[in-house]
Amino acid sequence: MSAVWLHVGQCGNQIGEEWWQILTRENVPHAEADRYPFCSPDGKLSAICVDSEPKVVRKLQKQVKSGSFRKNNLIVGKRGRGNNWAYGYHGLHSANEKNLLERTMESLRKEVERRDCYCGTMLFHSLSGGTGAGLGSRLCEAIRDENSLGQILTVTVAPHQAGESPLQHYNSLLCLSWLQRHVDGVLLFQNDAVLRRTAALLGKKAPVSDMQPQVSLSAMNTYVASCLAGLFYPLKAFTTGSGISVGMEPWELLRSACPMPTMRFLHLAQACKRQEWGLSHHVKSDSEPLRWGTVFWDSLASSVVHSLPRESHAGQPHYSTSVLAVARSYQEDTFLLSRDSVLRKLKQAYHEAYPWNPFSLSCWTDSLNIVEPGCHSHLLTICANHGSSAELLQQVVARAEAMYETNAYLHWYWRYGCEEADFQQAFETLCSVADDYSRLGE
Ligand SMILES: Nc1nc2c(ncn2[C@@H]2O[C@H](COP(=O)(O)OP(=O)(O)O)[C@@H](O)[C@H]2O)c(=O)[nH]1
Ligand SMILES: [Mg+2]
Repeated sequence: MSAVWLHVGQCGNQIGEEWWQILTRENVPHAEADRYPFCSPDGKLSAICVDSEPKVVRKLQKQVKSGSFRKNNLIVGKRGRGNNWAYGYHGLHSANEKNLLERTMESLRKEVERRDCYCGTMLFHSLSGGTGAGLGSRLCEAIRDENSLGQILTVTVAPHQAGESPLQHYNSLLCLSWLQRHVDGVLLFQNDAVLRRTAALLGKKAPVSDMQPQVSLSAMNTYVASCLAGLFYPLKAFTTGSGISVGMEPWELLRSACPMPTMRFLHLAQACKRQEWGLSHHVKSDSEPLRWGTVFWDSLASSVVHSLPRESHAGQPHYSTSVLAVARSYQEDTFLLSRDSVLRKLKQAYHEAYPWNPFSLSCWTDSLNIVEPGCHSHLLTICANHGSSAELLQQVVARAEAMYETNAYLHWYWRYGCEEADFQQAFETLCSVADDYSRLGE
């Protein structure tokens, strides 16, 4: 049931680095058996790292020396893609650079052959650059064509709204529409929201009220990677009788969180608390740790819910089709005690669109918190198919449309092989998805 992990472009590789650091932590109980879904039989990670420029992937080479990445799976080109989706998608027309797509597909084919049971691909990338967005889109299409049975789930980073590059709205538009057409689920992280959440968890405040707090990219990536580990680190519930994980988590997630084929955008949020009291004098009876455990889960649920965008800028409430809560703690049983009250809180905040559906709220639990192993900690990760994604799609369409109408920067896209039809289809696709989400709850 295992996956091939594909990192494309700067953002995809940088987030990948944090993710693999968590996954390959040493001295974690039962980590050996849990590694199966992430490695091929020779012990190397089932990861492929691709970028059009060498800088970021070169850094990973250090880890190749220590034996984690396969050398042939680090694939680099000679020059970047100029933050242009069209350049990333169509590539250079020289023999050398066209290779990037073919080399990646070849590595992927080999990686699939190495696995005894391939279930799908996880792609990490950003929406607004050239390589992760453009080449990432092209790869999704090629993977789907070649292996129509395997699923594709993406970890997709949306840019800061304040604007990093004038082409970001076109790139996001084209990439989002490719994802909608070729993949099964999109774990969407919006950099502004990730920054705010990371700052809140680190206790940082903005220097002036309308400014963003200062948070490093690496702290933001750690948050993204821990959300992913909260979801995908193997759970006992999905392991075989022999105790080996088969890596069902991403595919089970798709089953429970993407029930409608037209709505596949997922929102993630996480909170973690360490139990500071340990076995100190505060503990007066055997039942006290259990009682405290339930208090923790309630406060973690409140923290997650607090960071959730409840309504659109226009004041319309966001609805969700499905919500998955993953609770990890050495005191796994305390979650069962607080389950009802946590779920009630989530139901209310995430605004279930189909309250009649008994499967719209699922829960997974496990006793290992890989994000803080060794500490007495509780980790709650919530993944929801939630209307806030529709708002991002609407913003992207509005901004791209305003530029498109004035022909701004379009020659950069025609130059690398894009056509008007690509834009028209992208506008239509995103508007239709946004409509579907905004009709939830009607
Ligand atoms: N969260 C996060 N965002 C990143 C990172 N690196 C780049 N980005 C975002 O990704 C976008 C630029 O894409 P990038 O991945 O650098 O381009 P590419 O190399 O052409 O795919 C911008 O929106 C950046 O804010 C990162 O390490 N973490
Ligand atoms: Mg780049």
